[in-house]
Amino acid sequence: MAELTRELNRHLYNYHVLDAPTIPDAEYDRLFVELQQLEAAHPESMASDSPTLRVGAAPIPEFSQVTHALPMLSLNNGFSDDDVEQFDRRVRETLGVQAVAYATELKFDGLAISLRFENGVFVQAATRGDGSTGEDVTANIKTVRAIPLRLHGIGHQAVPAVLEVRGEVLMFKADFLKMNERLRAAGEKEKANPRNAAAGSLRQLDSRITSQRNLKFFAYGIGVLEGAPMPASHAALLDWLEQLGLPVSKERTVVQGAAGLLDFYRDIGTRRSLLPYEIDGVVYKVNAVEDQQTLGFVSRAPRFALAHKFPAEEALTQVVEIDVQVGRTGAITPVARLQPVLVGGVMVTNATLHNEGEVRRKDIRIGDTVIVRRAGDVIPEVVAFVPERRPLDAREFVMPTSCPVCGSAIVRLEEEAVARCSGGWTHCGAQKKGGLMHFVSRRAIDVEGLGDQLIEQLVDKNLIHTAADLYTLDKARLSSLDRMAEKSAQNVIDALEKSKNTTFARFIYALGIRNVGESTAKALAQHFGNLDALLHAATWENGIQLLEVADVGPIVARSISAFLSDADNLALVNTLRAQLYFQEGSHVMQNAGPFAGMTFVLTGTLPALSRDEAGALIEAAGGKVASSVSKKTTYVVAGADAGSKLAKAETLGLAILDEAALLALLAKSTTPQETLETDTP
Ligand code: 5U1
Repeated sequence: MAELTRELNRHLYNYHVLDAPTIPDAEYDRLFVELQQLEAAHPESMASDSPTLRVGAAPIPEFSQVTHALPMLSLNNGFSDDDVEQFDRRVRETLGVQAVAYATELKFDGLAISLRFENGVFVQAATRGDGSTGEDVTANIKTVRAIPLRLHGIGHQAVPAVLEVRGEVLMFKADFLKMNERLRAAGEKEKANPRNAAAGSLRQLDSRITSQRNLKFFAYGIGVLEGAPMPASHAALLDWLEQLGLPVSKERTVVQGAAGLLDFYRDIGTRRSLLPYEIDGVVYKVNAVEDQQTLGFVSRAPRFALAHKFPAEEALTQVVEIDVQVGRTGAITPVARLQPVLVGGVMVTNATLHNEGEVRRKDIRIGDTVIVRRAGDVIPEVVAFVPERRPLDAREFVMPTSCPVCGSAIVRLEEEAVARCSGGWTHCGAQKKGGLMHFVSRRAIDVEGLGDQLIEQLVDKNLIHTAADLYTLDKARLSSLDRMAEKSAQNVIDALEKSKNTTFARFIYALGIRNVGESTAKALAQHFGNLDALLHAATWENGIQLLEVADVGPIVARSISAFLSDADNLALVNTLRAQLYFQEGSHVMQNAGPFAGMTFVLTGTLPALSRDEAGALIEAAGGKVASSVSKKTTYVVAGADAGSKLAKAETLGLAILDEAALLALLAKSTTPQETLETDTP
């Protein structure tokens, strides 16, 4: 078995990494079946790097989260020769040298991933996520045959105790075309580009599907390294990774100065279309690791590296119509409906015109032939019209005065470029749907399986109006929707239930307050710690306290203040806070601890603790403190002079604690297991 494992792994490496197959496929398959049979008879002797693990494993219910030991950084972007020269100048000035050697690489258009090897054995793979926390895709990555399950030994050199390899998972162009052919034949929706195809393949809960997708990988850096010396240069690091059996692109060099960087950029630019995979630029890194350390980082990107992006791809097509779209904050965006056209391999039928001013400035008219541009993941945009192709009957765009969805007036504030529907989410279906789609999205409250089409149906059928209504949905109502079997309905209910455990930062972000993105939401959560403090700051003196938060300027403060002062929004926030469990003390916490899932109501005067102190103890143990008593209340903690809340608790037959009983419960719940066991018969 060990011999077969070694031999098959060698063939996999020759085929997938070196691109130089050494045996016919049929012979490989024969050896593979032989190993499978031996493993079935002697499972205890199966190797941790057996190639039979590459076929995938049984589906998992969800991806768990992985906190990166070292954050996964992003790169600063440059777009012009000037940007590159400036980058080189800054590097030289900081290092105080005349000339710098750079390692140059490709900027792969795939998904960043971190692979962890312990004592040479692959143990975990995680997606980039937000850079600090990603998803555990270990089972899926095992199916990527180009990634070794065990690092190769190099002579007498020690294998590192821990090595985190950073790189990009991607799908080659040929495999992407084959995959779309299959999807087309099956009548399913095709993937827009290889990057989306790779992302979709990697995020399969059933890794057997990933196994069929022939994903590839290129390493370009490392995270944690223990038990082996760090090579002195980036080029040496890549050579080392290659020797360890990892795929590293051959398209890499070391060059001198800005001139060398620009030569590399131009060389790759001319050969870009000939590469078997997509790239969106090249990457430059200061070669000497010591210099990299001197240069350090700004925000989440290293000062020693630059991604030099290729220009966006463009194509000519005709504007058939100009409509407007209503966004979740009511923003009205003119959208050009286009004669379908391929831009950089993606079929484009709509392109944004951003706002009315932009349509006038660019003088885009219906009937015009226009240049359409697409850059990476960005929504395609109309760059300009072609004057000599303007037909005599080209029509000017007229901004509607009322919202095409709800009929409310469209207004444009003087200081804003964007016109907005004045209906708000309570009146305008488009805003309602947009807000709900944002609320359930992965980076917000994260309700898996509740997609856009489902939200559309739920709103159109008047089954929900607010995010809070989502948590009142039952299986019967969900099953009444189109294409919703009972099992899928149950999955949605389960996902909703799971989403209740969230963080304060996610909650703020999920509200969809204009100008409040993820990082502002995190900053607010960290600064205020709990919802009451945030609400107080937002509604006191026009939100002046909000300006104390890093990153919050007057515009953002005004958005937050306006949102949280609105009666409908406030009612929604208060309903949601009663439905969700988020520990408010910090922005990173999950709801955990012995009191997780329990709701407490405090009433009356406790002998020793203030209400705030008691509340903090409960929340620190993962419990939730609510202001009113209901059937959902787990415990009412009553002190002297408790009034109507205590009476209601007694009527409902709820458990009532005094301060001593609360403290006893806390002590019991947080006592280590061994001590508890001695108490248990
Ligand atoms: N080739 C290459 N791509 N890429 C992407 N190198 C590289 N380095 C990166 C990223 C995000 O980050 C470094 C900070 C390791």
